[in-house]
Amino acid sequence: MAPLPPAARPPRAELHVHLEGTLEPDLAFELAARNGVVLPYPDPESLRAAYEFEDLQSFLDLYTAGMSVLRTEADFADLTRAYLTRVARAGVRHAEISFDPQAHLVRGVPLDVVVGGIAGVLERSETELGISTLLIASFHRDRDSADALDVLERLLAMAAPIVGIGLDSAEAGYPPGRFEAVYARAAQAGLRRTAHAGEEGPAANIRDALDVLHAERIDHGISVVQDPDLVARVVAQQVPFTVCPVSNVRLRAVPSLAEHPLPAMIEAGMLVSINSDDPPYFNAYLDDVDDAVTAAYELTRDQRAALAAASFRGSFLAPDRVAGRL
Ligand code: ES4
Ligand code: ZN
Repeated sequence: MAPLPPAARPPRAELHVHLEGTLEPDLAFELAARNGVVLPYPDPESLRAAYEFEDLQSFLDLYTAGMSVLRTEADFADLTRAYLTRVARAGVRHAEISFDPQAHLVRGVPLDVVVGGIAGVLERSETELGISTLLIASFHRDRDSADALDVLERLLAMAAPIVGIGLDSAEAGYPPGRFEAVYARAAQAGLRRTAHAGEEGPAANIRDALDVLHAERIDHGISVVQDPDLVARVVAQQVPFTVCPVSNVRLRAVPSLAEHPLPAMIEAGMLVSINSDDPPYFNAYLDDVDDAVTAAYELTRDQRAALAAASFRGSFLAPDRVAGRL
């Protein structure tokens, strides 16, 4: 099936994208030059050529190394603007963008630099690009929960404009239960709660994210299909799952789109949205992902429209704002 032209793309939301994972090799080199950072590649093409991954960890190593060029408010602002400008063409009208505060704090980049740079662009995105935005602070699963709690308190103290929190990074060996206190504090502070779970890990991690963290939304969650009782429950509760099929193939969580559980999740009646995760790393922004999924599963126009509607329904927008977008 031919890719849809931009005008024919239904308006939709992107709910699962890591801001640091939107760093294009060209911008990485521009920022490196600006900040006097030396990248271990001679040029953007060589860096892009390195984007071949064996698993989640091999990606995280490169993703973390790439962040070394992000130092000033202007860097974070340029990164945010570049992503939003690109996805405006993909039909994205609402974006919920995650960032990794701990990844910058450990490099000595202060929280106000990170948050200030991102928020300055987000607050103008609706008027300037026609994209409403919400910001999610994501904590690292493979770090101490005490560190996450400390960073959360600092975000709250500075009244950072975040809608909620997430949990990301390595999954194997890091079950979500350890973050119970962080999620309880976020709930108490009125923040929304999502969590990566069941990306490389078992369905039990999804269950724990729901039962222990009381997560309202699950990022990835593809291992849910291993547990029919859990599928029935998330269908009944219409828990939103933000699935990133191209990411899963590129990180070899599944062998191919043809073998991806996405069609089974949709068929079961789950509230599923399709997302990009880290677009340049996986060579696919949201329009590319939509086109790949449409071709792989021969989706009809009606099925595409239903998925676009589900992307708004799974968002952290207030219900009255969702109704106006469907
Ligand atoms: C991520 Cl694909 C993926 N999984 C877990 N954590 C992440 N952070 C950025 N991309
Ligand atoms: Zn992710």
